[in-house]
Amino acid sequence: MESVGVLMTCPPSYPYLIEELEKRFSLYKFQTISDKAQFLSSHKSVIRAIVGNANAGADADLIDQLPNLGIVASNSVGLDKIDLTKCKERGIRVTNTPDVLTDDVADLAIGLMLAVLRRLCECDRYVRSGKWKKDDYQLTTKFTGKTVGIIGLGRIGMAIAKRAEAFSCPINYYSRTEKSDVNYKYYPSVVELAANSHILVVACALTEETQHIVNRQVIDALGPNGVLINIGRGPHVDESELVSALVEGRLGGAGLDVFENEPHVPEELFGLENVVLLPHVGSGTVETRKEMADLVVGNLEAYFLNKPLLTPFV
Ligand code: 8YV
Repeated sequence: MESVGVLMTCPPSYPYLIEELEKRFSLYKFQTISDKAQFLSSHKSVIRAIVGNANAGADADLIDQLPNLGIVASNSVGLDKIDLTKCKERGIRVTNTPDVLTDDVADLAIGLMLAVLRRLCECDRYVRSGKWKKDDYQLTTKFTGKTVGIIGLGRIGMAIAKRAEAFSCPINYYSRTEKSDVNYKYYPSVVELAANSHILVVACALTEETQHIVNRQVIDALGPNGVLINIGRGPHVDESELVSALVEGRLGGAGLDVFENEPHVPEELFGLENVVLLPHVGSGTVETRKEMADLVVGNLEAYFLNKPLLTPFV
C-alpha cells in the first residue's frame, strides 16, 4: 500500500495518526503545501484517499480534481465538512469515528454545565488573582435538579442525558421524531424545548436543516436564567444573536466548545464571566484521539485490502 497516495486535508497536528499513516501510505499534508493548485495537477492520479476532520474535509471542488479518489476517512464523527452528495454521485466511500468519542464529548458537556453554573473558571481566576484574600466570593447557581433540554438524542445526546440523570436533572429533548424507547419528555419544537428547560444543549449533527437551529427566538425562550451549551458545531447557533443576548443579559450564560468561524471567537465574549469558552476539545483526550486515529487507519487499510469498512457512513 506504500504507493497509495493519501491526502491529509485537516491540520497535520496528530502525531500518532501521521506516524501510522506514513507507515502504510504515501502521505501528503495538504496544509503544508504552498502551491496547492500545482500539487493537485501533478498528483491528481496518485491521490486515492483523503483524511479530513471537523475543520477541513473534502469539498466538491477538491473531489472534482481527484479522479482516482475512492475513500474519504474523516477523523471526526461529524461529516459536515465533506460533500456527501458529491461522494455518493462518484461512488466514493466515506467513514467517520463514531462511538469512541461519545463519552468524552458527553463528559465535556456536563463539565461545561458545571463550569457555567458554578462559575468554575471565574472562581479559579479569583483565587489566582489574590482576590480571595480581600473578599468573599459571590454565590453561584445549583446544577443538581436543573431541567436539561437536549437537541438531538443520538449517541452523544443520550450519553449526556444519562449523565445528567445522575445529577437528578429532568430530561427534555427535541429530535425530528419522538423516540419510543426513552422516558424523557419530547418537544416537537426547539422553541418549546428551550422555554421548558433551564439548560439547553446542542448535540445534533450539522445539516442544512440544523444550521442556526438555535436562533433569536430559541435564545429568548431560554431566557435570562437559561444556559446554552454547544458541543455540536458553531453554525448550529446564530452566533451574533447569541453574543448580543449575552451582552444584553437576555441569556443567563453559555458554555461553548465550538464556534461559527473557528478558531475565531467573538471578542465581546471575552469579558463575560457567565460564559465558558473552549477551543473545540470535545474529543480531545489522548485515549480517544488514539482510538479515532486507529479507526481512520483501519478504515483505509480495509478499503485498500478490499475488506469491509470498520465504520462506514456511505
Ligand atoms: C474533533 C469533532 O474536533 O468528531 C467530531 O465531529 O468535532 C471532533 O472530534 C476533530 O475532528 C478531531 O480531529
